[in-house]
Amino acid sequence: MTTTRPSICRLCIAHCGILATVEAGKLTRVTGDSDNPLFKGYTCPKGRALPELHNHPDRLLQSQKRSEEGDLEPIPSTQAAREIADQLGALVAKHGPRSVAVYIGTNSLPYPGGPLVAYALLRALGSPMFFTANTIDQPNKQIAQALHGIWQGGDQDFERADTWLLIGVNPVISKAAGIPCQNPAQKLKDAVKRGMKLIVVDPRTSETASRAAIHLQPRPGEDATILAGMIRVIIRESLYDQDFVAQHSEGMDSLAAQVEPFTPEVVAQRAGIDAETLARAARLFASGTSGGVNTGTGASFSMNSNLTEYLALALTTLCGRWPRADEPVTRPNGLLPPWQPRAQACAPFPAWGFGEQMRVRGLGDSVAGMPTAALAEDILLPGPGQVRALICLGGNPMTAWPDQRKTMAAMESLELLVTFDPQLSETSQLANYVIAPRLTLETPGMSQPAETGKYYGLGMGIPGSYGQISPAIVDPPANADLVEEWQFLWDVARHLDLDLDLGMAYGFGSYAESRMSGFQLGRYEALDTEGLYRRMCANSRLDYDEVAAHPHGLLRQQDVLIAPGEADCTARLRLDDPTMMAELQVWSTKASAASADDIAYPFRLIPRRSNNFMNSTGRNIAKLRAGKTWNPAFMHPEDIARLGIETGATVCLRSPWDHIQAIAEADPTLRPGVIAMTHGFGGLPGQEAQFRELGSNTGRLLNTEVDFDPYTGMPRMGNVPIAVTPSSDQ
Ligand SMILES: Nc1nc2c(c(=O)[nH]1)N[C@H]1C(S)=C(S)[C@@H](COP(=O)(O)OP(=O)(O)OC[C@H]3O[C@@H](n4cnc5c(=O)[nH]c(N)nc54)[C@H](O)[C@@H]3O)O[C@H]1N2
Ligand SMILES: Nc1nc2c(c(=O)[nH]1)N[C@H]1C(S)=C(S)[C@@H](COP(=O)(O)OP(=O)(O)OC[C@H]3O[C@@H](n4cnc5c(=O)[nH]c(N)nc54)[C@H](O)[C@@H]3O)O[C@H]1N2
Ligand code: SF4
Ligand SMILES: [Mo]
Repeated sequence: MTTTRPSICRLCIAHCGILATVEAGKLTRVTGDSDNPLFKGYTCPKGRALPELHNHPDRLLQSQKRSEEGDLEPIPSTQAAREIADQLGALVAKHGPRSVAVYIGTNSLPYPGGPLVAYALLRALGSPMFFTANTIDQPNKQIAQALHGIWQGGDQDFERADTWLLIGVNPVISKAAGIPCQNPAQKLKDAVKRGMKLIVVDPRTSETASRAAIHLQPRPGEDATILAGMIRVIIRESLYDQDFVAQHSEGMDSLAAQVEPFTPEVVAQRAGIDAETLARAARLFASGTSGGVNTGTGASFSMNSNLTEYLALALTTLCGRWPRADEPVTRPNGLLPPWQPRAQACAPFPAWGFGEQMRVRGLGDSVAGMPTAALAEDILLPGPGQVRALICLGGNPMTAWPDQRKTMAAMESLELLVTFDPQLSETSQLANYVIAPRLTLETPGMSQPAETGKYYGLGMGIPGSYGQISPAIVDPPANADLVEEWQFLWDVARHLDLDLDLGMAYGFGSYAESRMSGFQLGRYEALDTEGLYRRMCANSRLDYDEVAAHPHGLLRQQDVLIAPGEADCTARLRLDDPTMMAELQVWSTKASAASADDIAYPFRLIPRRSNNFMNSTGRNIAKLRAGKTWNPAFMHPEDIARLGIETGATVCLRSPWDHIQAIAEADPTLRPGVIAMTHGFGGLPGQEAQFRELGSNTGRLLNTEVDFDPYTGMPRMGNVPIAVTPSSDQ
C-alpha cells in the first residue's frame, strides 16, 4: 500500500511542511507540500533526503552498551534505562548531584519533549549542570538583549521593510535569522524586487550577499568596528529617529562619545573596506523607514560578539526600527500562548552573575545558559563537584565542541557517557550507552519549536499565527527497539522514584511574553507523545485540535495590533551599558586587524554552512555529499595559485594550537586571505589520516582557554589565525 501524507521536516529551525510517501511500510519519498499555507511547497535537499536518513543501512536499530571488553553490544532499551538509572543514582549518592550533566545538541529540535524532560530530571536529581549548544553558537544574542533591554512590541516585518542589515549570517542557506525561513531565497528575491535595500557584511559573497545593494566584504572579526562606524555616521549626520530615541531610550550621548574614534577612515583601515562605502551603507540604512539588523554565527564566532550584538541592537534603536502602537504584530504566535505586545521597552536585566558557577576560569551561568565550552575542563578537573556522567541528546561533542583533543580526554574520563543517536557518531563511539531513538517521521511532530526561535534572537521564529501538527507517518523498521528520548528519560526518573516538574517559559531572563506554565509527569502516569504535545500547547493561541484538523498546517489571520505603551512605563532601552562601553573603549584602542598574528599565521579561518548538511547530519548520505566525503577548505583562487597548488590538493592548516589536513577548493566569492570551512566533519583524534574519507575537524584548531568571552565562555571559533602550506600527503 502507498500513502502520501502531509507532515513536518524538523531537521532545521524552519520546520517546512512536507508530503511524505510511505510504500509497503517504508518511507520512500519526501517533497514540499504545495498545500501548506506558509511554505507553499518549499523544501531543501536535506528535507528531501529524509527517506535516506530513515532507511540508512548504518542506522542503529537497537540501543548499545559497552561491554567489559570495550565493544558495543545490543541491549534492550528497557534494561538500558534501568541500568542508567542505577548508575546515576549511585553517582549522585557518591559524588553529589552536580556529578551528572546533560548536553543538548541541535538534533533535539525535532523532539522538544527530550530537553524538557532532561532538564526536569536534572532538577529532580538536584543538578544544575544543564548545557546546550547555545553557548558555542550565539549566546551574544541573549546577553546583548539583557543589557540593552527588549522592545515589547517584537521585531519589524521583513516582508514590509525597506532596508535590512545582515552581519555574518547567511539565511538564504541557514534559515538562521533575518529573512523569514519559509523559502528565504524567494522571500529575499521578492523583497529586492519590491525595492528593499539589503546591506550585507560578510567576508564572502554568500548566497545572501549576492543580492545586496551594498556588500561590505571586510576582514573577519571587525563587525563591532563596522557597526561603531555606522553608528557614528548616523549620529553625526543626525540621521537617527530623534523622537523614538528621546521617548524610549537612554544613553545616546555616551554612546556617541564612545563611537567617536571610529571615523570612516579608521574603520576602513581596520576592516579593510572602503571608507566611502561604509558611510554610504550607514546613510542607506538610516534612510529607510522600517527594517532590522540581524547577526549570525560569522559575527558571534570572531570574539567581542556581545559588543557586536549590542551595537546591532543600539543601531536598531537609534533608527527606531521597532514596531509602534497600532501596527500589526509580526509574530503573534500560533502554538505559543497569545500575548498583547505593547509599544514600550522592557528594561535591561542582569545577563550574568547568578546561578551555578563552573569550577574553571571564573565562568558560570548566564541568560544564555551554562558555558558549554568550559564543560570539558570541568569534567577533567578533579575535586568536589566534578562531573562524572554526561547525557547527550541529539548532539555530537566530538565534532562540535571546540578543542577536540580536550573533549576526547574529557569524554574518556567520564564514568558514564550516554548518547541518544541514530548512528555511531564520533561521540557515540566513546559512549557507555548509545540509545537508539525513533527518527522524526516515526514520531508525532509540531511546529512549536520553530516558533520558540523568537526567544533566542531577533528575526527568528515564525511570522504570522501558524501551527502544524503531524502524527507519526511511518512505523519504525520491524524488529527495531527504538525509543522516544523523553519517554526513556521519564523511565529513568521512574526507576529513581522521581516525579518530574516540567516548565515552559515564554521568553528569557526577566522578559516574558506570558507567565511560565508547568505540569507534572508523575511516575505512575501514562502519557504518549501526542499527549505531551497537547500539554505543551495547553495555552496556545491556536486551538490544538483545530490545528490538528488542518494537516497541511493552519495559517490564521490575526488582527492583533500593538497596544500603546502604559502611561506610567519608565523602562528605557539602554544605549550605554557600562560593560559594553568599556569594551568599546578598549576596542577603539586596538590596532588594525592586521596584527602580529599575520606574520606567522597570515590566513583567517571562518565558519560557513553547507546547504546539504545540518552540522554533522547528512554526511553519510550519498545524495547529499554528491561525491565528496570531505569538507573542503575553500580558498580564494589567488591564494591557491600563490601556494602553487590546484583545487583538490591537500593543504595543512595550522593554528597556534594544532593542525589539520584538508582538501583545498577554489572559491572566488571569498575575500583573499580568508579560508572558509564547514564544521561537523572529521573522525576522532587518531583518524587524521582519513581526511579524504571523513573530512577534517575544524574544532581541532581552536583553544577554549586563550580567547574566550568572560560571561558565556564562548571561545574564538572564527577569524582563527591560520598558516597554510601545501601538504606532501596527497
Ligand atoms: N569549529 C566549529 N565548531 C562548531 C561550529 C562551527 O561552525 N565550527 N558550530 C557550532 C554550532 S552553531 C552548533 S549549534 C554546534 C552543534 O553541535 P551539536 O548539536 O553537538 O552537533 P551536531 O553535529 O548537530 O550533532 C548532532 C548529532 O545528532 C545526531 N542525530 C541526527 N539525527 C538525530 C535524531 O533524530 N535524534 C537524535 N537523538 N540524534 C540525532 C547526529 O548523528 C549527531 O551525532 O556546533 C558548534 N561547533
Ligand atoms: N544548511 C544548513 N543550515 C543550517 C545549519 C547547517 O549546518 N546547514 N546549521 C544551523 C545552525 S546550528 C546554525 S547556528 C545556523 C547558523 O547560521 P548562520 O549564522 O547564517 O551561518 P552561516 O550560514 O555559516 O553564515 C555565516 C556567515 O558569516 C560569514 N562570516 C564568517 N566570519 C565572519 C566575520 O567575522 N564577520 C562577518 N561579518 N561575517 C563572517 C560567513 O562567510 C558566512 O557567510 O544555521 C543553521 N542552519
Ligand atoms: S532541513 Fe530545514 S529547510 Fe530543509 S526541508 Fe527540513 S526544515 Fe526545511
Ligand atoms: Mo548552531
